[in-house]
Amino acid sequence: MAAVKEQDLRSVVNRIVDQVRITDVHTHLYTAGFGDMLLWGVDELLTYHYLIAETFRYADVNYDEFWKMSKKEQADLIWKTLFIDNSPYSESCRGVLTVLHELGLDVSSRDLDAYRQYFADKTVDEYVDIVFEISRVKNAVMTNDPFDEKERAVWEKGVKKDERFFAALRIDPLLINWENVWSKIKSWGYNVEESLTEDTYAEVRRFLSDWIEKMDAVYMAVSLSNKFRYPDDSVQAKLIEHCILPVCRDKNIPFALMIGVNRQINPDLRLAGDAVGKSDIEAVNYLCANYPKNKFMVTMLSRENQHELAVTARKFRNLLIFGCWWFLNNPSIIDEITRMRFELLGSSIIPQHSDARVLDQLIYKWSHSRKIIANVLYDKYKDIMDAGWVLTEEEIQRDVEKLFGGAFWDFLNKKL
Ligand code: HDL
Ligand code: ZN
Repeated sequence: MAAVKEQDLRSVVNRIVDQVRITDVHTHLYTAGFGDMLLWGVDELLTYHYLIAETFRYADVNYDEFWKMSKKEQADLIWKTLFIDNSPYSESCRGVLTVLHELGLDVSSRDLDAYRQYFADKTVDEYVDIVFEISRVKNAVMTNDPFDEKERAVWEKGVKKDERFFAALRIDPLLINWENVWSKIKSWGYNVEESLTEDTYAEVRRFLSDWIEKMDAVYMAVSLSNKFRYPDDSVQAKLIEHCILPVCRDKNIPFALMIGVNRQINPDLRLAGDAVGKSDIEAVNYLCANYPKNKFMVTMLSRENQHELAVTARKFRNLLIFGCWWFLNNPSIIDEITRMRFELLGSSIIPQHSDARVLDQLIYKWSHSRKIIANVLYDKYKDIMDAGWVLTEEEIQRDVEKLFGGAFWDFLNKKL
């Protein structure tokens, strides 16, 4: 391939980033086989917990009244409050508009019932195809929690595979609620007891291994508070040392730590009630340094942790950092973090994940992030071209495929 001319660079980068088929390494989506656990459609978009939190800042409604409403009534209130009575330029509101626009609906009509009719006319299978087609997402990794009664029942019954979806074993209850879940694990046939004996460790490892097999999980994940410390003499740290890390090594899958949630500072908001706190990078440093045979995927929730996390990634090849998570998934911060990461780590990162909870969100979360990442990548290529570097379109294609999935799959296949 010929060298890319400077005057063509921006259009070449934009086209390649726009067209690349993405592996979305962290979502809360499910295959259609999970039934109503897969959320989709405009009422689910409007009642996404991000918009609920924003609605309470304006609406004259108390928490109990709101939670007693039907999904449609909640969506009507959110639509009126955030889209009609106020302009919808917050990122979560803008996202709804991007979805409707990219579906080809008339956003200027503001006709919510007309939008509802579009979804009413679709089956879930049709709509999954539409969203994957428009978003150009190739694969989505789910968040699969064996402690969730509804989800476990689906796995136990057997669920039809959809090649576009992969599973991730999510173990928050094990690590943050051991005193209440050990008896559940026992009831499922694992001979554990509350005290952390060697036998209990062995049975927890068997439980984890069984679920990794059952789900064919590509990684094991946990969301941890901003107060997470490691090493530590807590139950959480002991379960990580004696169960999580050995099983991940044995299965050669990454342990994904999502660190920084300041849980439920406003419980009345339910799922929307979590906030953020600066976390201790020393925990990440220690894990990467002391478990060189383990692979760690890490994302941190606090903007203040991003630079030190990127520096730590420079030190450890068994660490792959990912995404602009949750409260960082906003254009100004995605730009800032991505620029800093490219400058410190080049292509050896996963710049973004969607965290989509509603299927339709794949459309907007990726449409928005593609544009930002393409713009940063253009600037970085321009800088090296100004220094005389000659770049081919093939090389840009190679770099972009790495950023939007290749680095993830290479990391999964890496044997340390
Ligand atoms: O723990 C997580 O995976 C977070 O992403 C939470 O699910 C959070 O509620 C969320 O949806 N963030 O986008
Ligand atoms: Zn998530």
